[in-house]
Amino acid sequence: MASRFIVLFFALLAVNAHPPETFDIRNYGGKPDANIAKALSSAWKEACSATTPSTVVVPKGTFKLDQIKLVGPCKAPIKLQVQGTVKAPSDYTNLPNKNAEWITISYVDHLTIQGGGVFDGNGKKAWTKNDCGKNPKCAKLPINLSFNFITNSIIRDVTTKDSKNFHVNVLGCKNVTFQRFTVSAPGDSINTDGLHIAKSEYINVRDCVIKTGDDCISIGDGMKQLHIEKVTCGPGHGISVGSLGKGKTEEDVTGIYVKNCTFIGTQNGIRVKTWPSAPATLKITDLHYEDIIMDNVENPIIIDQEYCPWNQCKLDSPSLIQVSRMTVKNIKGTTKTPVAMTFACSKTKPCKNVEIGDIDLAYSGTKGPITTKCANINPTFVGKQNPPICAA
Ligand SMILES: *[C@@H]1O[C@H](CO)[C@@H](O)[C@H](O)[C@H]1NC(C)=O
Ligand SMILES: *[C@@H]1O[C@H](CO)[C@@H](O)[C@H](O)[C@H]1NC(C)=O
Ligand SMILES: CC(=O)N[C@H]1CO[C@H](CO)[C@@H](O)[C@@H]1O
Repeated sequence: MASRFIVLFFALLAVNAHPPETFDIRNYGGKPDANIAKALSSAWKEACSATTPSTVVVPKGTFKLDQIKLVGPCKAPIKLQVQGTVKAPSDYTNLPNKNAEWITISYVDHLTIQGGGVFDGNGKKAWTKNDCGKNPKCAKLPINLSFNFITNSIIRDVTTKDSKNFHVNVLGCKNVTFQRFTVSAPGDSINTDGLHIAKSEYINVRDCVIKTGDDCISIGDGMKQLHIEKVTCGPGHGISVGSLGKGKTEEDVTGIYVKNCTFIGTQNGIRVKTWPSAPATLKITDLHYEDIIMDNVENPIIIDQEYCPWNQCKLDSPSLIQVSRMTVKNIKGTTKTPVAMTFACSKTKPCKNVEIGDIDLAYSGTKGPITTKCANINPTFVGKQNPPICAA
């Protein structure tokens, strides 16, 4: 009898000793191989309303998640500790809300996502249906992770893989760091941009590995102060500003720093793309690319102000977007195409204040000599340029 009371006593003690700031989805009905949407939502709601820092835990194991919105503001800093794998349904047509993303996190200050876990978008089936590059009326596919209006936050040591669409969409965020964040999808997956970042300020992407089928990082309008450092891209389409120009109200892009990055076998390295015959008149200023290794990259450096894939536009009227204050320094490695660099600037808004220094690129193929293409640009050169750039 007494021993039973002792057991009960210790059981109660164990419950009380449980740190109150941890909200494990298992305590909210979360079970492996079952949909954890309800459990995660309940755990998040309680954690978010706690007045002291809290941690929501998704433990080791594989969990299913059909769709979720985690919304703030929360009363104190909040952590999402993802240790296991959270897997999306393969059939996206059954998502509860067809117009929402897979996981949307909005209006949270002081959020940390960590834990070594995986967000598995399970996109293999969806990619076969994705023709959004060519078809403006394409079926909308959910984005893996959508961060909207998140501030002062860190997302680190987690992986997102095989998204059905963009892996990560960052919108309206301020002071957010992605660190040791991995994106992993096959090179032939469609429209699976690693990170798409727009209308945000002070975003850092550091020590990340991004392997995907579309842009490694794509930068949309309204981006201010983006620092990309020690990021390895490939396969994929490289780090791209744009495409920009189609929306009349697009906002300026300023302060893009890409430093100490490596591109492996990507379709582009660093790229700026703006549409011709398009209404937007925004400015792209302060683009700085430094200490970059190109390993068999198709277009290592490309400013394309005549971006017009699949003949979706007319080339007769130039882009109205001004590119200025750009530096490209210490770029080494190999180009897979003979055109190592393309500066196709706008006729009406030639590129201004461009400084190029210490380029050393070799052509790894056999289709003729290595060249560069220049239009509407008059750069300043520093150090050695190999190949010679914009040679008359
Ligand atoms: C940015 O966010 C980090 C992480 O929450 C925080 O430590 C830092 O103080 C923030 N910086 C500013 C300028 O608010
Ligand atoms: C990046 O910096 C580290 C050390 O700071 C260096 O070892 C590495 O080679 C650099 N990578 C590139 C691509 O410059
Ligand atoms: C909810 C949300 O953020 N949706 C956005 C997802 O990303 C696409 C492409 O950037 C946007 O068009 C959506 O608005």
